[in-house]
Amino acid sequence: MVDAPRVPGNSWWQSAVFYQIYPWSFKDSNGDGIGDLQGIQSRLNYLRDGTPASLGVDAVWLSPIYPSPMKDFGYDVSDYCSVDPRFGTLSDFDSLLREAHRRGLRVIMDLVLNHTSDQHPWFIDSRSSRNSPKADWYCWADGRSLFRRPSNWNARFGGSSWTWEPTRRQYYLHSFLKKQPDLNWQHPPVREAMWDVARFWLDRGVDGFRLDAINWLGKDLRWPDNPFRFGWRGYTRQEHRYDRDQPVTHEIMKELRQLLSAYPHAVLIGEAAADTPGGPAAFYGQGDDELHLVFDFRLLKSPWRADRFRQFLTDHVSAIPKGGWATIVFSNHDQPRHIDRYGQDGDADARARAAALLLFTLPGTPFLYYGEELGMRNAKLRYRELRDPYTKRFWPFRPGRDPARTPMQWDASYQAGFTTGRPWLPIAAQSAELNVADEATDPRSLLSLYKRLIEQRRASHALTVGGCSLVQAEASDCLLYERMAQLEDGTTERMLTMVNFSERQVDVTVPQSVLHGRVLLSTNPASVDAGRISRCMKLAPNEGRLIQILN
Ligand code: TEU
Ligand code: CA
Repeated sequence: MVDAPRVPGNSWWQSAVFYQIYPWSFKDSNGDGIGDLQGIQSRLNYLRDGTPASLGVDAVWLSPIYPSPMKDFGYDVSDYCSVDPRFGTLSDFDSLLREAHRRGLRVIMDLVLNHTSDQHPWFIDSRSSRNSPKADWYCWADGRSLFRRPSNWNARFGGSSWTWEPTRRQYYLHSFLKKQPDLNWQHPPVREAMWDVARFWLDRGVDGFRLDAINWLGKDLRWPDNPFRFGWRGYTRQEHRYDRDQPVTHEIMKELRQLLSAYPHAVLIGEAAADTPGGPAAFYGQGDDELHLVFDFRLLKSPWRADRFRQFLTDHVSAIPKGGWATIVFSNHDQPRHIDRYGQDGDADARARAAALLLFTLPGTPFLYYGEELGMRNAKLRYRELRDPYTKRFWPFRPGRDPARTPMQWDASYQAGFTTGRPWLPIAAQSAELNVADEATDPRSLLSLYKRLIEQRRASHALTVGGCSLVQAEASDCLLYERMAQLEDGTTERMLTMVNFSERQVDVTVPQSVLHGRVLLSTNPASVDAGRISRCMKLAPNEGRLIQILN
């Protein structure tokens, strides 16, 4: 296994660059219009082949590939120990894993813990009777009275969280779709069964898990009503005091972390939209007893503003206990692509380039969402083209998730080289310009910038595992921070990032302490890269620069 260079004492996942693959959309190998495992395997060299021609990422996160009725596109699992036939077979998976490892590419799975599909045998058993073997595996409750639900809880994807099951004559809880019944994590056999699932994949050789929606696991089983709060729809119009973010969830995370003592290489990454005072940072526990990495939605939803990024550094990163490590994520399969979130006017490209500099130089492990390295945009879809129930339900008032899930754009050919058939979601309009084949040969493309930044990062202890401090500059629209690491020979490596978040040119007065250095790169293709830095630097609108500080 070839890992990114690292300072002794650090783990591979601290210096690694992760790449999220949405299996439906990466590469179709058999013309049915749906991405699959053989398709992914055929494009591994794009991700990493050991030469600067490839992107050079270190790990892949696969969104769910398990058998599923696909009501939530894989986040409704009906069998945790197999592969959905749309994506291939277990032996395709083994082959993908082997080929990835051969390239020094690690693979993590998406573990959906909070709920299963309503077609999972556990739920089929549980719903059949109050005395069935798995009767207590899900969250069942009586109504408060005839026709009154057990509580006022609302589901994340709309409507009540409770659905009546006539066979059992009780309600079951579902925090997302009603086809996604919530497991009862306060029932020990559920934990045992899920830990067996984790061992199943770890024994096969996977390198860890992205844990879905973890802050939902524990709930108050007395089902008290959630208090009212102002919001735009049912879900946001209540404070989720009792249906999520319960302290018991941390015990569950601790159990999972202990399981990893038999698999010390593996990493746990939590998706926590936590509302608690500690926020997502609480899921690091004491720093060594819960999760290694936790996603933070504040950055994932943040607009293009220097103060928001500054706040991320001061509040979030500093809240992480020693032993934990931040994640840097701008896009994923649930959010509009960040290039559009940052603003859709003419300077979107410049912002995407500056964002790339932030992604690879902020302190934490970067996660790329497939296609962002090409500058893929949210696709403009018509209602009849939508597939995701959440996107449909709030259409057109919310952007939804389908626009960010369209197929990867491999080349300028018909269907962007993704499939020979009809893709499950349409190809986004810009595929003729924004695609791998064309961008790979253009040194000024976003893809080329991503490659350069990943290479730069790989060569630097400061940028991977180094500490970080904000550098004061008078221009409030600009963010300046320094990364530094002590090298084995006793010297200190120092890197300065500066980004202008505004639409105008800004003069940045560089403090004395960072005055000696050289510009390694600018995100502005028109800027002159090389040279020493001066006391007053002019940053073009949305320009970012990476500077090596010489002691
Ligand atoms: O998402 C959990 C989550 O917090 C969602 O509410 C998210 O904010 C939502 O998708 C709206 O953008 C995870 C998965 O990432 C998502 O794809 C699944 O649909 C969900 O869990 C249920 O498994
Ligand atoms: Ca296919």
